[in-house]
Amino acid sequence: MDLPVLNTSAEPGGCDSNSCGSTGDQLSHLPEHIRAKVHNHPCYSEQAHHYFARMHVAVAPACNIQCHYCNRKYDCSNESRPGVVSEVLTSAQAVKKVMAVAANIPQMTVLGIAGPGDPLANPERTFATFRELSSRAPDIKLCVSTNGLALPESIDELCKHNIDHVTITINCVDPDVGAKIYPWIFWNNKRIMGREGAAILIEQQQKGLEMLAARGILVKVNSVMIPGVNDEHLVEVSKVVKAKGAFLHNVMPLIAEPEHGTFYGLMGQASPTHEELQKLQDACSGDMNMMRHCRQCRADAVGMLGEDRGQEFTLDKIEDMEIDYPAAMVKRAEVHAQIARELEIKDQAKTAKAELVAIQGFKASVPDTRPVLMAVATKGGGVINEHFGHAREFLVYEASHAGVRFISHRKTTPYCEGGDTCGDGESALDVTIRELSGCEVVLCSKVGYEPWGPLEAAGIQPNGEHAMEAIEDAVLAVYAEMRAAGKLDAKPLAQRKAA
Ligand code: CLF
Ligand code: SF4
Repeated sequence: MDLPVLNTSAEPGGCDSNSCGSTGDQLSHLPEHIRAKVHNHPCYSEQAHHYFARMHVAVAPACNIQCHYCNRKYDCSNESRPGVVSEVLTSAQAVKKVMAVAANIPQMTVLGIAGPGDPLANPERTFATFRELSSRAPDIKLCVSTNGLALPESIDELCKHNIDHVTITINCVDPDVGAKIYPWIFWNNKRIMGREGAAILIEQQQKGLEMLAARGILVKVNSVMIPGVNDEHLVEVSKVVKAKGAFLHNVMPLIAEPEHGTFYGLMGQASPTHEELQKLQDACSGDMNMMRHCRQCRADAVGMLGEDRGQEFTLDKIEDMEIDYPAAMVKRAEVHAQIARELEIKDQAKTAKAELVAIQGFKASVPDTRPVLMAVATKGGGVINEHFGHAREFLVYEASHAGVRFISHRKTTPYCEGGDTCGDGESALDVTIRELSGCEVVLCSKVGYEPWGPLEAAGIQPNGEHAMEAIEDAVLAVYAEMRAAGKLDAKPLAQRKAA
């Protein structure tokens, strides 16, 4: 028997607490002008991130503040975190790169400027890039991510270039908390330290948010969760930014390793666990639409959110590329129309299923069984289409008597590429099993014989029976099987072992 798929509504003024919190699967309840802005933006719509790609151009090297979690000097091409890039571009080079990527990755719908410093602390390069692209590639959405210090003075210029998505990183609304995150800001040609600097930054962020909302620009707020510093405070931040008109809140885990050379990395500041992050996101979601699919991209990332194809588009490589943009525009339009048809068919199927569920009064008859986390290997398209051993990340869904919701992603080293051991002696399979903690099932297009036993021993049931099926349908089907087999009466194996 099928279980219902949740209505992942994201009405302004209230988020279904069971939804993924992003604009999710069904955008139909949103006003047409908002739907047009988010339906193909992979960050603003959870559904869109299965189908559409984004790219960043690193044209903004300078920053006007210092965060304790940032060191822009460190680069590793395998490293995915904000502030990290391999090469800084001029605006002319950036435009060339965007045209090359748009011609080669027709799913790329959004160009973001997100660093490696602060885009609005580098206004000439940032706005020259936006100006050129808005005339040469009008089908690409323009997006910017800022710490907010220079936001109020930049809003007229942002509006001139049709930028209708702005992200502000807001980690606090209390200067005492801010003083623990920001050692200084650079303001009116002076370095202002500690609490005083944090207070100015907060004021500018809040003012910028209100000004953007008043102009009808969609604002996403990113917050870095720093345990013991702002974790409890972020619930209050979520309430405040929602009241001021933010569309979406993205609470991201702190990344702090000693080798990054950041203040937090060197002082041993802890990052949150998967469970702590989910708990905070759930606590915030009562007041706010939450984004849970962020990949904490590099400032030069290219491709779908879970991948980075930046190395295919380095300056020397794009120099040799022949780019016929008019032909590429035709190809892009065809690919986007194909995706739109596919999504329409999926939406119709979901609506039909929801109607059937309503007619049968099914929901009321479902017993109140415990929720189950399931990991899914996918290459995109909203289906289970990745081999266990090739997966670089797993998406985690929660199935319960109320339906299914997207929870998070977990990064890992592909088991088939990992060799015998990596890092400190852990095998790639050990790392994957550790990353999948809390999950009871892993759904993939195929699972080899070798990892089967260790996965089962860790309480994670491998499952290759739903290859090429829609993710939510497969998760719900497995949940129904588990219920029928009486597996939801017992606690998960990991919990039984711990007891
Ligand atoms: Fe880039 Fe940011 Fe625009 Fe997206 S990323 S500027 S809104 S196009 Fe997206 Fe990357 Fe998370 Fe940013 S997954 S880090 S939220
Ligand atoms: Fe680094 Fe961004 Fe903070 Fe500037 S605002 S210090 S670039 S993380």
